[in-house]
Amino acid sequence: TNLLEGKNIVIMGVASERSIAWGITSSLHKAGANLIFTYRQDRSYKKLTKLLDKHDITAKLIVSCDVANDESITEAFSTIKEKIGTIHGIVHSVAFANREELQGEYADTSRDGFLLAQEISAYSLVAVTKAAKDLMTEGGSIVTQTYLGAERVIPNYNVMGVAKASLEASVRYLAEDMGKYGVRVNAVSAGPIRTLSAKGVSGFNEKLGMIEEKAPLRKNVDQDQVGDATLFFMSELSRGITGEVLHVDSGYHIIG
Ligand code: 0WD
Repeated sequence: TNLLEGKNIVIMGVASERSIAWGITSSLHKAGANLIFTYRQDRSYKKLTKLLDKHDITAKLIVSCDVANDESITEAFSTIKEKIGTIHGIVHSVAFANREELQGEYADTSRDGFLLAQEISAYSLVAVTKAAKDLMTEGGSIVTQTYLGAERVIPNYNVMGVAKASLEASVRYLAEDMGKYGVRVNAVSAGPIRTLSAKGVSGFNEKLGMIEEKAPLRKNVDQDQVGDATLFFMSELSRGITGEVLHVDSGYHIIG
């Protein structure tokens, strides 16, 4: 099916083949979308171009964008505006916290570490929405990636859990702002998936084991499942939905 034929969609956060954003790339590509990518590190740029080559996907545009920097965001989106024009969607799949704060007690979080996690993992969605607003002239969809640690205490997730809570609240406030322009804003809350970022969270293997044992579907989710849920949010199939957090976690979040 060509659910996204003719749609220009910006994907932020492909760092490797394991990235959730790469699973999303596959799903959106199969649906016929025109894809624009942003990357932060040169290493990620190299990985991305190799991956696109290998999978025979042609990017419409690849631009650098460090979400920690307002100028970088402004520059990225003005380049997109100039070279592409109207966009119909944004996939926000970036987050960051200091590794040493993804273990031990949340009470030990430093001021800088707290602010950094909030800046990269939550405020970045606000900044990107602000920059993309005047490119989304035909309405569209913004989708971010969150995790259960926003709602519940998950061991070691700590400062990132609080950043994800802020991200989810931002999804609701942004949904209200953007609704009048025909833009929907939603989040996918994925179960644990082994990626570069996941390596930074201690006790990650235990989390995977817990899903296999306790989740209704008794197996872990993968990047493709998150990709297809994101495709749903990107497409007209979800046209009545905004401000929502959709769990793609084998049902784990309903179990007490
Ligand atoms: O279990 C998991 N892996 C889950 C991840 C479960 C549920 C949610 N998530 C979320 C993450 O919190 C994140 O929001 O999904 C999103 C993507 O995570 P991922 O796929 O696990 O992460 P990874 O493949 O490591 O990519 C993270 C990327 C970075 O790559 P770089 O180029 O920095 O190596 O996050 C991005 C970046 O693309 N990133 C930034 N991008 C722009 N500016 C920045 C920044 N300052 N910092 C990190």
